[in-house]
Amino acid sequence: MAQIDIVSAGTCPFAQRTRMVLLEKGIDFSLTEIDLDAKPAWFLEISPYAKVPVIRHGDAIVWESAVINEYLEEVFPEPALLPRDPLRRAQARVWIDFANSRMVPHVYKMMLRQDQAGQDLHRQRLTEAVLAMEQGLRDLSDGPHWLGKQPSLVDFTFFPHVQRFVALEHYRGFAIPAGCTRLLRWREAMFALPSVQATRPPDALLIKNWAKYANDTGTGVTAQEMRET
Ligand SMILES: N[C@@H](CCC(=O)N[C@@H](CS)C(=O)NCC(=O)O)C(=O)O
Repeated sequence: MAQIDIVSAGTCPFAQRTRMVLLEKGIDFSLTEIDLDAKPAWFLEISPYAKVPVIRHGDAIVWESAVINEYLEEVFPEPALLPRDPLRRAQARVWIDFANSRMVPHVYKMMLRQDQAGQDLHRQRLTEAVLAMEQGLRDLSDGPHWLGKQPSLVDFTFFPHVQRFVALEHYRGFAIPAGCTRLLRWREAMFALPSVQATRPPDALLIKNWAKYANDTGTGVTAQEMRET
């Protein structure tokens, strides 16, 4: 039996974060896929927010991708995906928080909003986030990754959502500004990683799966929460 079981669903970007970390650390894991439109009872018992990913590690159950990734970092410390220096570690956590609180919500909201004013508001907020990411990369490392030559939890937190810009471009005409050269170089470096290649859904599938956000027909918890906040 594998050491860790990760419960995931299709092209979930949050589960992709954790799947990449499991691969980077060479952890023996199994993947259990569920249908988010027909969540099994056993899943609802172990997932308090009714979301994937969730991991099962022996009797331990952990949810929320950023928390899971830190758990994996502590239990399987090698190769390290967070810096040892406390200040660098804090900076890494600031950017992980930035991804979750200041970038990702605008990706969903720009898609879900059907009115022009709403789309423009979140386009503006996401553009500000992307420009801050460009500056963060320039300030923190010579590249190609967020904290230097090796990828870290910061990179694996941002990447799946940046990859889903392909759907934003398709449905809303949003793309990373050409002047964000560091961010574009970072994205290329990420695409080259084996853990990304192994978990990367095809662009056409991402575009298909994001139609429910683009036409606001998603009935899941994520769509509901993103509409309400
Ligand atoms: N903050 C959560 C977000 C997870 C999330 O939103 N997962 C989506 C799939 S990508 C989900 O399971 N949604 C449940 C639903 O829509 O019913 C994390 O980082 O793990």
